[in-house]
Amino acid sequence: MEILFTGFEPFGGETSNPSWDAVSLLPETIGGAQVRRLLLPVAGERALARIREALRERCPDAVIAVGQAGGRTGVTPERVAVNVDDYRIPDADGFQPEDVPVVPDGPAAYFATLPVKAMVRAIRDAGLPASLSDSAGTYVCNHVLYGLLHLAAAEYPGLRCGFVHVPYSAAQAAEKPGAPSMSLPDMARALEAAASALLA
Ligand code: PCA
Repeated sequence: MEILFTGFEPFGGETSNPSWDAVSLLPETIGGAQVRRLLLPVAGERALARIREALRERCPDAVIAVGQAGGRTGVTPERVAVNVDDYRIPDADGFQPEDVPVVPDGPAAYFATLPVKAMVRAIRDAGLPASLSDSAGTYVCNHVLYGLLHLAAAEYPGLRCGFVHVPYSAAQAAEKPGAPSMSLPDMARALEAAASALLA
């Protein structure tokens, strides 16, 4: 069994992205499942192309994409991806679509195919804050989740996929008085707990 974790490069003027930093801290195996990692650019189409390539190379049993949602108070598995790109800021390729579908003529939304509520429970059981999110936004993270679920629906029917947003790291929040944060080791523990819920 193999779980592919993806994390993002820094964006929005930040010098780090805790999604990738936390994925980097994961152990090599979780409950007997191999951990595989993939770093994604914060550019919708290029990120999806990297995922497509990785799946073609070797299809894992599950994909847990991870991204940063600064301001959130805990780790938030995403329930749904919507078919719209409405970027608040340009992506790393200078692309800033407004109200454009991720996939023209695709369904309005896809549900994540990971056990999102069990993941929330597992993270809480590990003593860390988590809640279910009903919106991954309309930026690159939603684009990647929608594109991934669309690809899986078309080409990898057995592949379970989803997305987890993480808050600011403690180091990022040090520059933002009052912002909620989590340490990177805690984020990694939360991701590990979330992955364990897939294996249960
Ligand atoms: N968060 C952004 C894109 C990259 C990331 O880490 C988002 O929530 O869309």
